[in-house]
Amino acid sequence: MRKYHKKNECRICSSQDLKLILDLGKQPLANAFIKKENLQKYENKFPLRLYLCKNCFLLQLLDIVDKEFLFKEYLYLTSASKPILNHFQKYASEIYNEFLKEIKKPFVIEIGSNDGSLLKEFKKLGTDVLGIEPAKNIAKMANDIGIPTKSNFLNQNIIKKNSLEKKASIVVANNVFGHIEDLKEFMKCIKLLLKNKGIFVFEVPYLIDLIQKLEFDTVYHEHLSYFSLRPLMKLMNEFNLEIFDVKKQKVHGGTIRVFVAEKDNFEITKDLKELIKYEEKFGIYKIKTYEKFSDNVKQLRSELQDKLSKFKKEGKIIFGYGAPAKGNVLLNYCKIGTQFLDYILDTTPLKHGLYTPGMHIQVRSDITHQELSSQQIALLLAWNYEEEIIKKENEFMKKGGKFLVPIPIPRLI
Ligand code: DWN
Repeated sequence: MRKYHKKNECRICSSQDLKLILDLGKQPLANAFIKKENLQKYENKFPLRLYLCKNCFLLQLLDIVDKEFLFKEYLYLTSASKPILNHFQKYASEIYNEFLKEIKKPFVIEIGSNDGSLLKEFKKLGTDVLGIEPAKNIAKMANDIGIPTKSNFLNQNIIKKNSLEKKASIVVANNVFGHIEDLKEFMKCIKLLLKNKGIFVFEVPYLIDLIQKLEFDTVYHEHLSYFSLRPLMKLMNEFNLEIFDVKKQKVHGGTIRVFVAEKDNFEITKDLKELIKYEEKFGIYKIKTYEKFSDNVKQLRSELQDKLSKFKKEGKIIFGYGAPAKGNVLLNYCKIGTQFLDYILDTTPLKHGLYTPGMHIQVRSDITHQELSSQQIALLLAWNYEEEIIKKENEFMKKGGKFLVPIPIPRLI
């Protein structure tokens, strides 16, 4: 099976005027955790390089790992992170109250619906739901809890085969739009699914947060595009669609929830107009912003390595806290392995007993962590849940345990 190919043009505007911004080296797939018996086997690694289109300013990967290879057996579960479950509960009620409560039996379709956590909330509100989830192992989990889920990548055939044309009042796609290689085909499918006055709502990590908070570890092969508003608006315009609203969110290090519909169906909101202005002021459409980002990431890497070496010399016991996909990008880019971390704790049963891709650090259940002591430092790889995790681990901190938060500047709390 072909696993990788290199593009030479922008995914949105097809320009070939692309500037390399950051090279994170050849890296294994961020979610490709390894069974112990396979540790000696060959491990696929692919170039991980961030490019900026100097025409439409889409920040993107051009080294494309085949989606079948990426998502055939997936280990990320929405339900493994309580903060995301809370976020989705609020998300469903906000969308329902704003757009669905006057519609009799509205139909909500989610693309990349994972284990059905969000659709479960829409179903509780009385809507009909359908999930489309390519990872077979995870689609089964959604079906097992009564969320009808097709285990497929979204394409026009599956829409026609299931007579889904023009049926959905809402199509949602969360942390999916950035994963899509052929955005134009994807938007054709969205247009097919939406009924008249239907709305496409999607959440994606926000480029300004990535740049401002040096979230370089959120760059991995699953995430092909990193969005600001201008390239998104250009894409929607091609399909006679427009963004009419945008809402900033705190999850996953900072995301935007984008609302799209046929042109002139909904009034353009103040929030959208203000964020467009803020992007210009921030300099997100200036190349020097990205050059500075790249320099700051390299500086962060050496600071983090120095801190870990210092703690190790002081005899501290250091372990990883959370085994997120982004954590593997950070560990591989900063060459942080078992010379620093004894193990990594995580709440995801699917990851327990496995080893991290590249650095081969064992992942253990978070409830088995040894008697934590004042001699211990937890490298917070799941930094996007800092607030919740600090609250949850107050016993550890009372005993003098510390967390090392790696970004935007490595700091001990
Ligand atoms: O786009 C994607 C993002 C949204 O989710 C996917 N490509 C894959 C995934 O990325 P991630 O793995 O970086 O997501 P999380 O949600 O930041 O992963 C957090 C990890 O930390 C999970 O494995 C669960 C774990 N965790 C934990 O061990 N203790 C989480 C919490 C809240 C905890 O208290």
